[in-house]
Amino acid sequence: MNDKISVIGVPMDLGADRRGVDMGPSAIRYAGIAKKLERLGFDLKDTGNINVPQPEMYVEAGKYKYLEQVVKANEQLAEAVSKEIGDGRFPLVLGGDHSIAIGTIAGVAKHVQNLGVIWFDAHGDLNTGETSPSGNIHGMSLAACLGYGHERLVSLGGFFPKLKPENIVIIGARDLDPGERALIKEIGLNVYTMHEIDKLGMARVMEEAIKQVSRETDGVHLSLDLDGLDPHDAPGVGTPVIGGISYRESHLALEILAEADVLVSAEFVEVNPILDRENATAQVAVELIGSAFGEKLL
Ligand code: HAR
Ligand code: MN
Ligand code: MN
Ligand code: MN
Repeated sequence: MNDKISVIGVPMDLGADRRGVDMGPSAIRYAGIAKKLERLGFDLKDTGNINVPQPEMYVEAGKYKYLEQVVKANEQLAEAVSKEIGDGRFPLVLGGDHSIAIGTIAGVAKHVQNLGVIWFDAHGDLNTGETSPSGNIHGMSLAACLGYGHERLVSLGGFFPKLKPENIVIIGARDLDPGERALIKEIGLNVYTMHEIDKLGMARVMEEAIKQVSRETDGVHLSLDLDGLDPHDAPGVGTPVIGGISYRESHLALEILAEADVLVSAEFVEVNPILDRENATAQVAVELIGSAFGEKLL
């Protein structure tokens, strides 16, 4: 694994309904991400935050809320991610709501022809403006990377699609909208819902998932939405869904992923300090980042 990591903060909350995820990058830094990664021996650089405007500055409307502002911030993010990879560094993006995956993946896919993605989430983020129940772009980011949705989102960074369905695995899904289910079936997306995790166990799920995303790819991106975890373990998220992945299962998943040594980039999103309990969710994010970067219990 690349031993040079660049942290990029994205204080984005324009893609979600509830304010507060814009403070996620600060909360994760405060919880000790730098110390964690330096102790593991990484050469760490914090590039600061992308500029994201305040939602109060605008009137939102339509099927794609804050579209213009979300696009602009994601364009900056794509450039920042691309620059760090160009400099030979591993981009570690801190959200922010999950709409930032559009920018992160645009930046990574510029360098990695066939990109695999592990999408950890209670949700599918596979809506378009037509199917979305909310108009929130954080529920549309994976669809946009696959080429579905608003043209500005789909072609962000100047090319599309960024991903092929067979190179993606969703893990932890338990709240999918009707349009998302239809798209999953239509394009044959690999989804391990909580049902498969309960039945097969996380170790087997991860082994299968890693095989799938690295089969015909040149690198794998981890997009981890903290709401994939059970709200007992990660209460500070905007859209909690009960019955999620446990603290231990999530660590096991990332430990197995670290052993596979396939990651080229990662993002940790949807930490909402306003809804959190004494920064517990940001703390979990830092611990999970440790596991993803090879930290072991012994
Ligand atoms: N599916 C719902 C929507 O599109 C909820 C999206 C939930 N938010 C997230 N994404 N945190 O993973 O509005
Ligand atoms: Mn903000
Ligand atoms: Mn998400
Ligand atoms: Mn989610």
